[in-house]
Amino acid sequence: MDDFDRLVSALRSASSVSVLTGAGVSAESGIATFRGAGGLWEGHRIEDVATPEAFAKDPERVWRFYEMRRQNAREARPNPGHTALAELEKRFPRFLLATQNVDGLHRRAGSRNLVELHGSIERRYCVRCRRTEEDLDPLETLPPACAACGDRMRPDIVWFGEPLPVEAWADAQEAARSAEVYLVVGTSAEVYPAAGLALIAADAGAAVFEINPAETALSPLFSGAIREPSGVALPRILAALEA
Ligand code: BJW
Ligand code: ZN
Repeated sequence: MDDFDRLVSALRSASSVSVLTGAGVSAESGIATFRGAGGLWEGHRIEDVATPEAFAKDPERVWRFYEMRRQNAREARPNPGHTALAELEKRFPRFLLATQNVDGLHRRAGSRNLVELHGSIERRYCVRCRRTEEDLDPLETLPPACAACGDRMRPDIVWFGEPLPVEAWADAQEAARSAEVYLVVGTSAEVYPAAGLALIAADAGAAVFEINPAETALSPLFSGAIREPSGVALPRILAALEA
């Protein structure tokens, strides 16, 4: 049996499944990944732009980065990988998709048992009064000002050095602990604590499979790998389950 058949067989007998996704699942929707080729912004590493310190120093520059990302998200459409994950959740009594992505494409594809670990590019909040706004419309001034108190708003995104949303993180950990099959899809597994979910699942005895054309630092710890783009592999898995 190859890894694909072992994964399908593990899924056939599972009632509890969880998935961790990263930027790779949205690559086939035309959204750039963070690391590797093209993963730079104006010559800077994401680790230098996506921090509270960078925002404090030059909020307009950070917002220019997010305006570009908001435009990408506005124009992007879910791909067959997103759609297959939304279908997959219907097949298991317990299923949680924990995404590191902020582009909203899993929700737009129909995923409902979903937690967003790193926030959402569709939302922003006021740094003073926490008032929230939600849209992808082009912004007139950068940084946008709060309609209530006039202070500046920031993207509702988890930057380096910031804690993950408490409830989303708790749900993702619980799902990793109790999953029989855990899928790690389209992530370099370099950013923690999210990458640690795969380790929690492996420690708890789950069959952990990676779906990624490339190897990652955590690949040696997993039960197996499908080395294909997620937009190909996930529909193939779904079709095998339905056969
Ligand atoms: C395909 C494909 C296809 C291509 N199909 N696959 C040293 C050691 C350990 C940890 C740390 C450390 N120093 C600092 C830390 C902590 C830090 C961290 O992990 N840093 C590491 C980089 C070293 N983490 C944090 O700071 C986190 N917070 C935290 O720890 O808080 C502690 C705390 C507690 C209590 C109080 C206060 C604090 C927060 C991390 C937030 C990360 N946020 C970002 C936001 C970016 C901004 C934005 O989106 O606008 O989230 S960073 C960025 O990386 C983004 C992503 O979600 C995240 C993960 O990236 P991802 O998704 O894996 O993408 P890539 O590009 O890396 O990989 C893509 C993969 O897809 C590749 O493998 C391709 O092969 C594959 N692929 N095409 C399938 N078609
Ligand atoms: Zn305000």
